[in-house]
Amino acid sequence: MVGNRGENSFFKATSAQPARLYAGDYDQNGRLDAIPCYYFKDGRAYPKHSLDELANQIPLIKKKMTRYATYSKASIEDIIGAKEATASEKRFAHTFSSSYVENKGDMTFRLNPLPVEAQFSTLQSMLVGDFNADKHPDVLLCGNDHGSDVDSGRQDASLGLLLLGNGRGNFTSVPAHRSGLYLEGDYRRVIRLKVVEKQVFYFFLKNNGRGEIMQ
Ligand SMILES: [Ca+2]
Ligand SMILES: [Ca+2]
Repeated sequence: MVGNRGENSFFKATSAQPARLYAGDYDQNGRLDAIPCYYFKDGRAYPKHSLDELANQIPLIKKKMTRYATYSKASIEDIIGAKEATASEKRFAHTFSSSYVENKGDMTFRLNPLPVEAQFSTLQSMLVGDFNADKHPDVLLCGNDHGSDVDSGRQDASLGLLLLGNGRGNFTSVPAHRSGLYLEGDYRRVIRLKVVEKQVFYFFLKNNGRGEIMQ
């Protein structure tokens, strides 16, 4: 099981159109500047941030991009220069889906995205266990991220989730009214607490707040 950012944000990524991060010291002030880019509907990649936001980080950009209309059509190469773009440190994200990784047994792996309910927000922690006692492993998830910048907004759509496994790599979401999970907030960790024999509690830890204990 691998946690990811989820699919509920404007950052989109596929193998053919990966989200990219360009990094370099574009204004030569000794500090690295990062420019995240992703593909828009027209099939081209553009920086995620507005001209004002980018110029806040790299004031030099304002000299090159004097009009918003020009910036709205500008690629990363147009903005920082083709040479600088080539010389930049680059990182690519091909998927933001939290997924189940299947070991095919011949040194190959298949990435299977988890159900849509698991993609509502950033996944922070997972706990595998057989929660419905059918001998197939299930998984308890929690997440969110309230630390994003104002423009991106909080990742806060997860209420926690129980996924029931069928033992063959398929997982089904249990609705909140059945699982009892209603974890509103910036959750970071789920742990199992065994108090006495056969009495198990699940402790959900929250960033900057009171956690939640469930049985
Ligand atoms: Ca810099
Ligand atoms: Ca089970």
